[in-house]
Amino acid sequence: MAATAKLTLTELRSLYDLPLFDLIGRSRAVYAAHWPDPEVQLCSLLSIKTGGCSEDCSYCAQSSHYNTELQPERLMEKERVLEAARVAKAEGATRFCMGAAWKGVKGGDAKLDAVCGIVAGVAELGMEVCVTLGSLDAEAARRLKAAGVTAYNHNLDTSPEFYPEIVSTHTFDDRLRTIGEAQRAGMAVCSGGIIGMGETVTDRLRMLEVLAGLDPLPESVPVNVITPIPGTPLGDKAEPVDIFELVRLIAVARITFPKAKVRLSAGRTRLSREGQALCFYAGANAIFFGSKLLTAPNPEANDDLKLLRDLGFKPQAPYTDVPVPGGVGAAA
Ligand code: SAM
Ligand code: DTB
Ligand code: SF4
Repeated sequence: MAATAKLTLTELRSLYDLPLFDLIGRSRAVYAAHWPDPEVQLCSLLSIKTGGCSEDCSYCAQSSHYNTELQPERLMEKERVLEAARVAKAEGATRFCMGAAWKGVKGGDAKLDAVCGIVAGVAELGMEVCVTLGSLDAEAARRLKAAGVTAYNHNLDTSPEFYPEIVSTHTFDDRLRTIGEAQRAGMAVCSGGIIGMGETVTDRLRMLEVLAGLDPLPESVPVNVITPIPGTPLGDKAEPVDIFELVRLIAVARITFPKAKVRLSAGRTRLSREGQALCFYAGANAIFFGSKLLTAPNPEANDDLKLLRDLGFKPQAPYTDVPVPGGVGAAA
């Protein structure tokens, strides 16, 4: 099947509603055409500045609006971050993603100097560097790119219509503006969302529709399953996500973004090995790797390596030269 960019909501819905194996047949054809090797990218996550965030994202352990068990921590020292990145690389990660619980960063912020120093150090290790720091202005984006960031993670999280139900301290358009700044600065964009927050299937597909309108397309599309955090508004309201709904969304994401890493993200501790296998079969080709996400647990590295081995996948090989973004996820 040819690459299909900018599918409309109606087209996404007709794909989504196909009999499951017909949908997977379509997504596998796209997958095979663009990703001939059975590889999964391993990306390790590190929270370099934890908790105390001014934003009220209703799923998040790190928001200061809610009483979660989390202990806030200041920005980590560069050496400690580099130690973690070296361990991640030795374990097989080719991408290192650092998160900070900030509303955002501006070009003149002192904290940006520190983050740029950390980014440059991780880039020297020969890994893709991803950061997720909240909103960016043009100058912050330019400086992060110059320091060596490969990809900026900024999730749309859900549809524009549902977004105000989960966050009130910034808007969906703010998210789009930051993605624009990251793209104008030449960083690849990692953007996806969360399922299980009470949104409808239409909300999930609307999110993909908006992402499909980005130019260039996202280089990575994370699909997170809600991890309920006690103390947050979604701590006891989050709905269990049906595995076939997750698989369908991954398959539609694969068809919509043929060249992107479709990243099976938060929530894997509650998925069976078989469920994860089906997600890979439908088109997921990247995971977060290592026993912790930002604050929440993730499967143990050894268990993931065994799962990939059992399925005949190889972790993506270490880079000799890390590719510089530029059209990686763009439509052919
Ligand atoms: N502060 C930055 C921001 O908002 O973009 C970066 C950190 S934020 C924790 C990164 C993403 O993690 C969120 O956009 C959301 O998609 C995901 N996430 C956070 N908490 C989650 C949870 N409890 N369950 C599933 N995904 C979650
Ligand atoms: C993304 O989409 N998922 C990752 C990464 N991007 C930064 C974060 C998941 C966070 C899960 C909840 C936690 O660890 O607090
Ligand atoms: Fe802050 Fe990001 Fe968590 Fe929202 S998702 S509360 S912006 S750390």
